Amino acid sequence: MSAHLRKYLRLDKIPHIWCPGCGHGIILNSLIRGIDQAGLDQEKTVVVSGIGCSSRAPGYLNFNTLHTTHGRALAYATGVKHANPDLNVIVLTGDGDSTAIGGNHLIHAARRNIGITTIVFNNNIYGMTSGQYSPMTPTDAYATTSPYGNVETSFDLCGLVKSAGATYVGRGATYQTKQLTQVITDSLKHKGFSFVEALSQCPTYYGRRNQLKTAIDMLNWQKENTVSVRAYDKLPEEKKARKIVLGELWKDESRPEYTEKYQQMLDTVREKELRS
Ligand SMILES: Cc1ncc(C[n+]2csc(CCOP(=O)(O)OP(=O)(O)O)c2C)c(N)n1
Ligand code: SF4
Repeated sequence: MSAHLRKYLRLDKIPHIWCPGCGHGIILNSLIRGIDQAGLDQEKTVVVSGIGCSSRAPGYLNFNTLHTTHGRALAYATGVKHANPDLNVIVLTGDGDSTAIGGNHLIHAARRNIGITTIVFNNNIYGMTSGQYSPMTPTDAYATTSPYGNVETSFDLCGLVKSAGATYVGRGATYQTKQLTQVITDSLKHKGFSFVEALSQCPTYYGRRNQLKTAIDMLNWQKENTVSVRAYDKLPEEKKARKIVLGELWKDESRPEYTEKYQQMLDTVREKELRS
C-alpha cells in the first residue's frame, strides 16, 4: 500500500487475524483507496461493523470506529447518522451479519434512504463461526450445516436492496480490485443509502468444502463467473443467466436523503410552533 494511505490504518493493530488467502483484506484495501479517492475527512468519518471475520475490519482502520453486536451495525449506524448528519457513516458487514440476523435492518435502512454506505463482504458463508451456510450460500453448495448440499435459494442481494429503496447499488469482487475500488468510491460520494456487495473468498471454510481449495482457485472462479455491466449487455441471452454482474447496477439521485427530510420536517414544525 502506498505510504500516503497508511494514515488510514492503525498500524499497531497489524498483522491482521484473517487467514492466508482471505479476501477480506483486499476489500479493506479497496475501501481505503475509495475513501482517499472520494476525499472523505478522516475526522468526520465513522466506520461501524457487526460481528464476524468481515467485521474485524474497523479494528484496523484509523477512524472513529464502532464494533457492535452481531447483525446490528446498521441500527447503530442509523443512530450515529441521525445524531450527526454531517458525518460520513460506513457500515462494514458480512453476508451472514447483514442478510440473516441483520436482514431487517438492511431493508429498512434502504427503505429510508438514510445516507449510510454499506459494504457487504460476501464470502457466501459464516466464516468466523467455522462455515455454516448463510442466506448467501448458493443452492447445492456445501457448508458445515449443509454437508449434503444447501437446499435453499440464496438472495439476489443487490436486487433485494434496490427493491427495498437503496439509491446506489453496486457490486465488485476481490478479483477485480480496480473496479471494486471505483464502485466503493462512487458509493461513498452518493448522498442517500448506498450499497456495495463485495464478493470475497473464504478458502478456509467455503473453498475447502466446495472444491476450491486455494485462494487462487476461488479468484479464478470469480474470473469465470463474473462480467462487468458493460460487457454483460453484449452477451447472448443464454450466457447472461449464469453470470454475476459487476459494476454500478443502480443509481437514483431523485429521492431525498432521510436525515435531510427529517430535519425539514422538524424545521416546519418549529416554525409553525413559533407562529402559533
Ligand atoms: C446474537 C449472536 N448470534 C450469533 C453469534 C455468532 N456469530 C458470530 S460471527 C457469526 C457469523 C458471521 O458470518 P458473516 O457475517 O457471514 O461474516 P464472516 O465471518 O463470514 O466474514 C455468528 C453467527 C453472535 N456473535 N451473536
Ligand atoms: S475463516 Fe474465512 S472469512 Fe474468516 S478470516 Fe479465514 S478465510 Fe477469511
